[in-house]
Amino acid sequence: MSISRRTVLASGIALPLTAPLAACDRTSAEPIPPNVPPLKSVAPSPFGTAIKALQIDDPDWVALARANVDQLTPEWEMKMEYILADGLDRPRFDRSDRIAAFAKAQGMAMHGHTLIWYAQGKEVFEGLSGAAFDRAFDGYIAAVAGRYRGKVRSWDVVNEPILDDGSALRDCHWSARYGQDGYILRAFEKARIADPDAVLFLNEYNQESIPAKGVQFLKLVERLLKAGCPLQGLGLQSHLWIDIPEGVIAAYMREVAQFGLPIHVSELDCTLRTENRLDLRSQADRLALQSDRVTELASAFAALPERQRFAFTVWGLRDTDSWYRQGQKDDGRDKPLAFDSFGRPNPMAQALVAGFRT
Ligand code: 9MR
Repeated sequence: MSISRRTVLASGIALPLTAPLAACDRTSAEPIPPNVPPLKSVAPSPFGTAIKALQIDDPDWVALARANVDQLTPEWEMKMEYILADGLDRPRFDRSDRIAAFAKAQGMAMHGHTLIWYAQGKEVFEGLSGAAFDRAFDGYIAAVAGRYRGKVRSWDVVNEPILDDGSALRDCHWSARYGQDGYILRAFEKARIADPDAVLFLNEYNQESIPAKGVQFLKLVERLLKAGCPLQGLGLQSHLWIDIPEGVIAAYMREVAQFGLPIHVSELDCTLRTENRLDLRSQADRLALQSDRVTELASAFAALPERQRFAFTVWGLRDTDSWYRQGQKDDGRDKPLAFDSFGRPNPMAQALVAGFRT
């Protein structure tokens, strides 16, 4: 798959272009999986999902979550875009507090996402002079990670530092002040102070699917560890697509595991869309390819030593919960998640079970 032909969507993640898919939610041509066991009962680690605060008010979502997951990652309401929407002096914690309270009430663990991200905070920070910038940067991490100390088991301290083609680290408002490695080091140091108990992760997408990006990630981790960074876990987002060549994901998992650090499959979904506008493959063919890649990922994760299996998180439960199915991005047809819009298992659910059991 050629990286240059990919579309970069508003979130910053590189995605394949949209090609026509066959029909809507579930068609007669689609395989219907048999009942699958609760995913948390077969996963070889905590099994998580992304959550938006409003989903707490949706009894169907809550029932599906209670049955299948034992960990939650706030999908966007624990990010700067929400917390600092009213400015640095008026942080908003209402929604992340609500999610944390829900997690506690349900006996679920929580993963914090995310403290420092190239895609966020620019407007708030760009007017600040040097010392004020430092105070705001350090203060943000202290306030957010400090508030959830004892409530989260882990944090994505830095999100997505590497360019899509893997050629280098990104330049951003954080690196402009502290350097490309420097802002990452500083963020981890501040997070360590704010929450000495949380496991601190570096989180990145396409490292498991695009070899050049994987290499850049491995080099970065090596440099950070050599520099004494309190980096303790590696987050493989795993936003997959159906044309990732067979074996690439499993090979990368074996490679990245060599650091001996805990691994979090942190944002799994697998779009059926492809970049080829003339792609005439059927929905059933696409779902079969999706199952292959998801089984490969789940199986590679299950093969890790137990101490390295930190958690396995899907980026939403039902297809209609997915960021692929929101607003202008929604083609009404994609099935990137493990359950359909009615909460019935998709082939992906079966693929996860098969992978976890190998
Ligand atoms: O799924 C998330 C979407 O609801 C948000 O609008 C968006 C911006 O905050 O972020 C999406 O989640 C991203 C995650 O935080 C980082 N990796 C890529 C995810 C999909 O874009």
